[in-house]
Amino acid sequence: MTAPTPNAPPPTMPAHTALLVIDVQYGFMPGGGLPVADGDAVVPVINRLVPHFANVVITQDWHPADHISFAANHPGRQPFDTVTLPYGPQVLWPTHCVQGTRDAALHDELRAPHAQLVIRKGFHRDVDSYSTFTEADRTTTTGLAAYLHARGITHVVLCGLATDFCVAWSALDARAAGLHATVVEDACRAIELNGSLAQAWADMGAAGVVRTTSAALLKI
Ligand code: VGL
Ligand code: ZN
Repeated sequence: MTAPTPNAPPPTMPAHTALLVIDVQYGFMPGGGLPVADGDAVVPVINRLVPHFANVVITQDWHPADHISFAANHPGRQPFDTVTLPYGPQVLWPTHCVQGTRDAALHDELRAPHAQLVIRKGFHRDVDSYSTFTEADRTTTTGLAAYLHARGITHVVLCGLATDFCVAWSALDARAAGLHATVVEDACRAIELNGSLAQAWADMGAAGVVRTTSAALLKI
């Protein structure tokens, strides 16, 4: 028998807390389908956070090639135009995170081996989903709130991409689901479209989302 590997240090975050690692995928990295400036800078920060959490959930944006959020599927439209869909306004994005492609894969350097759940969103052709809780029709659930509730998790700490879209919408929906929510600012990067970042922080503040840094969270 080989010697057991040394145990990782025990997590320092309370057991009723989960780290939500949002969309750390090649599609949102420089060179990806919907690149976020400096997106890869979140990876080492998230890797420092992960060992402190007993509960880790990873999300993946996971679109079919004919997804309604892609400008390429709206003849005559350009990326970053806004159109009106049955559920409301929708930004049209460059094609990104198509199911099964490298663009949709998690960053190879993300280290979260004990993550318990990888939840995918945006897979319904006719509905986008920035939030990892509720899709853009504001009705269809991903099941994440029920999962967290069943596991006794009452507080989510969010990090990843992008601050002003999937992180913000997920944090707001966490609050709507009755969870405490904290966003780790330096473990996120933003798309920034027409003031979307300032708006996201204002909305999150109003909803009681706590804004922190990795240093403050880890008391380093
Ligand atoms: C995202 C736009 C479209 C995100 C995903 O992860 O923030 N943004 N799809
Ligand atoms: Zn998307």
